[in-house]
Amino acid sequence: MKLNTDRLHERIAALAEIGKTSDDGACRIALTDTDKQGRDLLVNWFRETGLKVEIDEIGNIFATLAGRKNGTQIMMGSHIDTVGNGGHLDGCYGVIAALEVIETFIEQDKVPQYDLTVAIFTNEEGVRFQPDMMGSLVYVNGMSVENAHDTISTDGITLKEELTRTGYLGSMKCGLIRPYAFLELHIEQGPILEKKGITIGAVDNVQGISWTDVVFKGQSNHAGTTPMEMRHDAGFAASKLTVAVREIANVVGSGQVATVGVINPKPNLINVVPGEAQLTVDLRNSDAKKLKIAEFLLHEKIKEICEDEEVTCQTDQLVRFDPVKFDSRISDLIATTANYLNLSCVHINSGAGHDAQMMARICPTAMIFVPSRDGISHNPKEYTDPEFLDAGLEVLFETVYRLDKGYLD
Ligand code: HGY
Ligand code: MN
Ligand code: MN
Repeated sequence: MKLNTDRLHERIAALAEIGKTSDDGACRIALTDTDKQGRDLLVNWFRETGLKVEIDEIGNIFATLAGRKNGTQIMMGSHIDTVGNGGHLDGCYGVIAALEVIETFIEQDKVPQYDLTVAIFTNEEGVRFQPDMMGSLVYVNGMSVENAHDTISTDGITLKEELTRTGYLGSMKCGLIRPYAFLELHIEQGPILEKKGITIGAVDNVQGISWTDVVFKGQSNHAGTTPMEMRHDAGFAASKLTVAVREIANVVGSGQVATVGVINPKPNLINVVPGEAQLTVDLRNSDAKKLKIAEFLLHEKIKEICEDEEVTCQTDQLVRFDPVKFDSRISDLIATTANYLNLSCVHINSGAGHDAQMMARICPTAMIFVPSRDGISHNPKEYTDPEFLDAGLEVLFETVYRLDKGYLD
């Protein structure tokens, strides 16, 4: 099947111009002006392609080509919001490739059996509003629309206010479309495919995610006059926990990962002992039991640090998702399709969270990965060789084509 890969690359480049940072990264944080501009660009493309565009109450965008069996959808999708200084492919590649699949059906005069829908989910990254994958979580009824609307951003504004301000507070009920199947094409964002020299990853599952906000409270004091034994240094407590988080990953082992991504001492002044320190802990594991052990060790460590430093601590669970297993019929279809296209393929797990892990709650779902150069992502250096992007598009098209022939029937 001849796919218009030039248009794929042109559109990725066009979207990359919106929210471009000085070091050629992407900054389209959920429901900021640049996210809105990105959404407007995609909606424009959807409309130019003649698709029916619908927006739901949480701002998820759906664009549909009607099939013969109107009312049953094969859905493809991802997100276009980014972290603060991300790359141009995370999420965007999957959305633009999904549009390319639909456009190919139209241009080749192939009327699909099922409706084909491309989805853009709101706030996948979760860096401004938690939890991440919020739009797809609400879509599958894992969070109420009301709670999501009332969520307050890190800059102090509710999600509903931002949906209204950007014009993406839609009226369509969340979850109205119950897809026949859901596929997400995405860059791996890790080093595995590249290290193995493999082009396609058929993703079998997504690891569990636990995000905790931690605030230590001690006593601000003079950095010069306060004897060490009299200090209740919240900054020191936060630093001890940061080191402990790395040790927890080592102790739990078997793929446990742990990150302290945010540390904010207060008052953050050179000659003041920090009276308060806020930090975030991101723990992940594909083994649900091991993830629980890591969380247990985290809270034990917090208690120990509070006793030693005589500080108090407030924790808030921002995100908690168990590991997710995708439908093996779909991940196997992806693998056989890749082989049919003479592309090397391996079954793989996802280290990153994705909207597909939410969609797996309501319909047969799996993901297709393509390699990330040096395994880098959430970084302006995020890059995937064009021929890998083209290969991923080919596998997405062919997989959808087979699903549309009733592969799951
Ligand atoms: O955090 C994640 O894994 C995803 O990028 N939201
Ligand atoms: Mn993503
Ligand atoms: Mn991401």
